[in-house]
Amino acid sequence: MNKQLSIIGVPMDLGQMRRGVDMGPSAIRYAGVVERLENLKYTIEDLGNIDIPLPSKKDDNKLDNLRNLNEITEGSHRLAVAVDEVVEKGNFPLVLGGDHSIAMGTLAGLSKHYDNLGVIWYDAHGDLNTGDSSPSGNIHGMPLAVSLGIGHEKLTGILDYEPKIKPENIVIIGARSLDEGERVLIKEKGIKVYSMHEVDRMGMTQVVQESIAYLKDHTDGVHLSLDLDGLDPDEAPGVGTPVMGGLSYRESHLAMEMLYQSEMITSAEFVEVNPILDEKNKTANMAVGLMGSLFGESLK
Ligand code: 5AB
Ligand code: MN
Ligand code: MN
Ligand code: MN
Repeated sequence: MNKQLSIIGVPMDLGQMRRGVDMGPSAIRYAGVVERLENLKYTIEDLGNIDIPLPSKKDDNKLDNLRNLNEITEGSHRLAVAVDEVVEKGNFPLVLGGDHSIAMGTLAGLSKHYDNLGVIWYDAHGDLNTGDSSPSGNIHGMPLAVSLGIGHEKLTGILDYEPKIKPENIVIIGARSLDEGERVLIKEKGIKVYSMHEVDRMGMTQVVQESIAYLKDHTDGVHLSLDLDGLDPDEAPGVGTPVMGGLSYRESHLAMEMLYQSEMITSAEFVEVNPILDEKNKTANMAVGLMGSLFGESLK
């Protein structure tokens, strides 16, 4: 694992409608992320937070069923530039959300540096909607589609290249709430999905082993995009779109430990932590604990 980490906070809440997720980066810092990783002998540079535009007042803006399109495009662009700089100087980018729309910016900044960036999407949802298929108009349900080059050109064109990633380089883990349009896209593009059904049947060990084997051959870096709602809401209640029947604490730590051992993760983001909806910062603490495992804590 790269021992030089750069933390980037992204106080973004424009991709969905519950207030408070913009405070996710503060809650995660408060939960002790820097100290936790410094204890594992990483050198941490905290770059602070990206400036996110305020929602424009005219912008009850659901033009094309894309709420806050312009502000999210601007914020994503700023994040992409910051992530690009971190990779450029050889550090590991660790991005703290904010709602999951930020993944568009993270992947835009990352993928310039890879021919075949792999992505592990740890989430209850597929985040594969477009303005046309979305039931909500919330852009946090779209970043994986956008990164595949599917969606509004303002979003797919962040940093002026597309697509950012290829369908065969994606693994989704923990899915249990997919919209109709997302199911169609998954079939059409042949995206690898380990839904809760597969996790239950195969166990997390085999799911992660297969994911690693699948990505190992043909990727030159792997980004972990971890939406805290991938976990069960009993264990991670501070999320805006909870779905029952999620991944457990133990399964999630096991997954992080195995990813650490695989030595293939080159960047990560932890998103959707909403301290307003949380119980005593439980979800931010969960995020920091999972980072501990991802960076080798239990195996040192
Ligand atoms: B999250 C839903 N599919 O598009 C939609 O939390 C939920 O980043 C999206 O995974 C959830 O609005 C987005 C119904
Ligand atoms: Mn998500
Ligand atoms: Mn989700
Ligand atoms: Mn969510």
